[in-house]
Amino acid sequence: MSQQKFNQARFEAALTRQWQRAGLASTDEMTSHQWWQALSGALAEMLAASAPAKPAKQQRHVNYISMEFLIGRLTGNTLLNLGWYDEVKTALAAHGRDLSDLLEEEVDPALGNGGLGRLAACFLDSMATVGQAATGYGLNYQYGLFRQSFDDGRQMEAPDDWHRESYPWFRHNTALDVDVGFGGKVVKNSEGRVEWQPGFMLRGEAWDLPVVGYRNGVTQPLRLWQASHRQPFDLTLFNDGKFLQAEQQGIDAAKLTKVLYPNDNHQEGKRLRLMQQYFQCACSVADILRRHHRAGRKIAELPDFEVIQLNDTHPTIAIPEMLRVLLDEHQLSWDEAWAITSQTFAYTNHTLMPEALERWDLRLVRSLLPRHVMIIKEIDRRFKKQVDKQWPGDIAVWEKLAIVHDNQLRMANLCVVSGFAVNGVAALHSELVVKDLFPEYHQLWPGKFHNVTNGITPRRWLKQCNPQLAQLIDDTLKVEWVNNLDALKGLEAFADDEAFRQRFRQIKHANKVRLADYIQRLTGIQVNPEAIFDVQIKRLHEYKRQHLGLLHILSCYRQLRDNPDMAFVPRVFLFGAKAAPGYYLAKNIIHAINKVAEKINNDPLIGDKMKVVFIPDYRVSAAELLIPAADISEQISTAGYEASGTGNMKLALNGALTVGTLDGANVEIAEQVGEENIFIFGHTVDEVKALRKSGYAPLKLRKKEKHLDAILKELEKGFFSNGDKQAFEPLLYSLGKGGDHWLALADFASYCEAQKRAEQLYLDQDAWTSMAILNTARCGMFSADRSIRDYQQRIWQARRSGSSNG
Ligand code: 26W
Repeated sequence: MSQQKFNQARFEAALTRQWQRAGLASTDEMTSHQWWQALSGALAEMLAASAPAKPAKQQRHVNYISMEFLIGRLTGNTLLNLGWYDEVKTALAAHGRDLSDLLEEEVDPALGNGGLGRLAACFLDSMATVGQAATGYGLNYQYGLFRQSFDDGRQMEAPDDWHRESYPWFRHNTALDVDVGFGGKVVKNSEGRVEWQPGFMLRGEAWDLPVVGYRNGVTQPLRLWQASHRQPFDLTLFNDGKFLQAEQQGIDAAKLTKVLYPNDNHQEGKRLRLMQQYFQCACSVADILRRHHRAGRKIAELPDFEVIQLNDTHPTIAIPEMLRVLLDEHQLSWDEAWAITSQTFAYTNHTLMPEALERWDLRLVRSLLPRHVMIIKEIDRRFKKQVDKQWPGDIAVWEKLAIVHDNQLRMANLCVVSGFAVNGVAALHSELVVKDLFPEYHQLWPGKFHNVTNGITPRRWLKQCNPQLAQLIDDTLKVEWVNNLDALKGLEAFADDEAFRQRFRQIKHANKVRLADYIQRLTGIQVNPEAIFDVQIKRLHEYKRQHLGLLHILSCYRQLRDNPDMAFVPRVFLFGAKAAPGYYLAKNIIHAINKVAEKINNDPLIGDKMKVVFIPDYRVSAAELLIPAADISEQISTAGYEASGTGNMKLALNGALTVGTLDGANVEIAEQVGEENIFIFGHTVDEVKALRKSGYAPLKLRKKEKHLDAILKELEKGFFSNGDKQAFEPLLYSLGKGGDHWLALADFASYCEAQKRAEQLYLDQDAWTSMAILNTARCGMFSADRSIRDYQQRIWQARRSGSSNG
């Protein structure tokens, strides 16, 4: 397909309809925000009117189900993908409006927590771009991820009302409403068939956002389900005189999709969350089957035309839901229903953290979904036969592999047993999925397990967020690289080209100035763009080790105080991170970083040599400013725990040099850019395991290393907290008596050494810039377009080669 042409007359007409509909007399009355509304509404209207793309023949339609889609602002990105940016800019200029100002009016739709949700958004962009027919299925939360502010350095949370009710990109497709049942009982009907009689029903409304491919005329939906009442109230109850019950059908529907759960890598087991999961799955399965039937296809052909990719285990309940519909509504036999289901679902694992692996209390599940529990038990019963055959009499293995054990429903096990493919998200992670998480399953079905290394969309994460660098690449390569990121290899030849290096450096500098302005406006802190911009941006989690970054800052600060004339390259340490509201230790780390920042930033002895800034309310639009301005990318998780990381890819692509452990996709970044162009440090996965086995003792280590002891003492003594010795107790306990589970102290020396190497290199600006250029040039493989092609080849189009279960 080719690019859709911009039609000026249609645009102006659509724009006029927008402000007229808003009840305004002319464009003169419009505020900037109303202008953004009108612009987006007009574009949405134009897109909705265009003909849908014809999918490639013999291609399975991908249904990407995810509880989270962290899409970020849509208007600028859509314009860029349409290729209409310049025309619209000109058209708006004629109205006396500046497009980039208007784009700043958009509130980020923050319908996700972090990596998992952002990946889903990048994948939608890439599927549309490479021409993979796809629908994204998610939830339309009224409140996205909470807004973060700091009060005396402590994280405060406020609801994120992103005004979904007036978001101009939504199209509510009323023809797609779905009814969803909850609770009730399972009975045998008059024909002797099993039937679920739900206790109450909700309605699912389809709210669509357009996903536009890069200049190829493709638009496909991200369908976000929103809960509402099926009818104003239950008429039967009402007529029976039970007025109150009639209005309370089990739950106030508006509650169901009110808010995104703010947990990342930690399960809570709340009833409402399970209801969200089932609601999303029931709506999506119904929609997929409806599409299949409308196309005039037989039910047994479902796996030939549809694949359902589960983004982690959160939408697992779609599996028994599919079986239920096939068994109870289509009246298929178990074998028929199972054959269809087990050839349709594929599962992506995004974490090995035990506390993130979802388990649900079986009684809770039964109280909401009695029929689904019966079906799950039947899957388990049949699977047990297979396990008994492979490991006769081995109870321990069965206890490990069972889907239901100890009254707990294990979602990952259900996915592995019922799906045709399982994949991890980076080479190292996929290896650990097989070796540490699912070794027995792998023994049963070796062909089921795959790796698909994550990727990022170069549209948003280079062309849109770093327009000057994109222009330089255009001017230099003179080829379209935005949908062919391997073309960046052509930049290697310019790594030592003085003129190119200079332009590359100037662009980084300009991006740093832009960020410095933002920081000044937001926090009042003045940072020097000549300093190294050292960036750690990601969710706050112990395994990601923001506190290791903090220890390095404390170390630099102490050395500078002891020896103010020592050689030191000025550095701005930048953090962006939200902590889950109930994650006490993570919040303490934020507090500690903020208090240390306060002290250092106001120390006249330090001046411009060091600044520490915790950017409040880190989100996609903030990332778009931070990433192009970074010199150093901090990717310092304990090896074996960051499944992939995707910020690492965005930063390297934008010419930041990585200081990182051999974890997640860092391993592949090192392979691509070359070991000499990255700063690797710390214990490897095997060394982490060995160290723990040999009895790691952080307190002993601390005693041995005087400098480390000294900086921890300063935290303990209240030096950064106005004498309050308890302020950082949780953090200090975890690093000491708590056993330093994440080995921050064990990696500290090697981390500081890597930082020293980076600092030394920065003094040689030519050498630094060459390395940065090589990072950009060699990050082609981290395009999400490549990830999607890998999914196509290894999973979506290769269904029958993999599994043999059933
Ligand atoms: C049920 C609570 C919960 C919530 C979110 C458990 C697990 C999650 C996510 C799976 C956590 C997550 O976002 N994982 C991240 O996924 C990214 C995309 O694959 C990876 O790049 C990150 O390394 C991984 O931490």
